[in-house]
Amino acid sequence: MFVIGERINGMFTEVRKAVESRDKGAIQRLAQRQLAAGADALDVNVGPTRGKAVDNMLWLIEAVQEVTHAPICVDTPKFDVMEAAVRACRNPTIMNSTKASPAELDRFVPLAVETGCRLIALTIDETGVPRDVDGRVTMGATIVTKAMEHGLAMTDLFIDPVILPVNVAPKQPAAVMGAINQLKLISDPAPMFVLGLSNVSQNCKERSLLSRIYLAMCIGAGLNAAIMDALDEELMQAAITAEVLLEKQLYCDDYIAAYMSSR
Ligand code: THG
Repeated sequence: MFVIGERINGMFTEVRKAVESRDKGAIQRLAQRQLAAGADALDVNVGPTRGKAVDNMLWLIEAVQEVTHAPICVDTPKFDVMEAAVRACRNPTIMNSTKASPAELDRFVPLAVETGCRLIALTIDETGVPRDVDGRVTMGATIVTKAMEHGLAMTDLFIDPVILPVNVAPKQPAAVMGAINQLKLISDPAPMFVLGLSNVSQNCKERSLLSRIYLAMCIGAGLNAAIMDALDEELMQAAITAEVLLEKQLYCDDYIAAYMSSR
């Protein structure tokens, strides 16, 4: 499981304040805590911060790069912010994200190829998030076709079938798993699959429990990566355990300790 730590996001008050007051130490501590907890990469999103999005994003990236060589997942829908950010990144970079509209893919995919970045593509287009499995599979096929057309390797492409909160969209968790299953079957080689896991439990009461169980279910369906709360220890343990049970990690009695000490 490729764990992308979600916490450097202006959606969190502490991060928004740190960005607005240029408190580099607060961001760097968040980066280091997530990496120590087992994150493989760090999502970076300016969220609803005051000031220019490009300036805030470049400042955040620089703060993170000063303390780690870990991959940075640049989280913005805006092409101009994305382009400035990927050109400023020295760490390995994941572009997060493009939508599945052909016109968007025709800008984001060539940028990923030119700069050697990995790319997350959402199954969202001008009509919004698909309601069912079929809509996601159709958009997934568009994404794969465009990636091949522009020469992006499937190992560098992550499809995000977009999970919504279960309390307002109860059919979606199963539809997302169905889409991962089908898209894995119809593409050879298959791209990778990623989710913004915490969306599933937003504004729900049993947040941690919902996210944890859903992550294990999605790993069973073939999920390769998640933007998730690496600081939630039980969530990390669920991910490692699911991988042991799918023989993606070797079993030993102390598999959690072994996994964490290999980081
Ligand atoms: N797919 C991709 N990228 C994404 C998402 C996705 N990036 C953003 C988001 N979705 C994933 N990251 C988060 C980060 C935080 C929360 C949810 C998803 C979250 N935040 C608290 C909340 O809203 O309740 C903030 C609480 C606070 O203010 O402290 O839940 O789907 N590719």
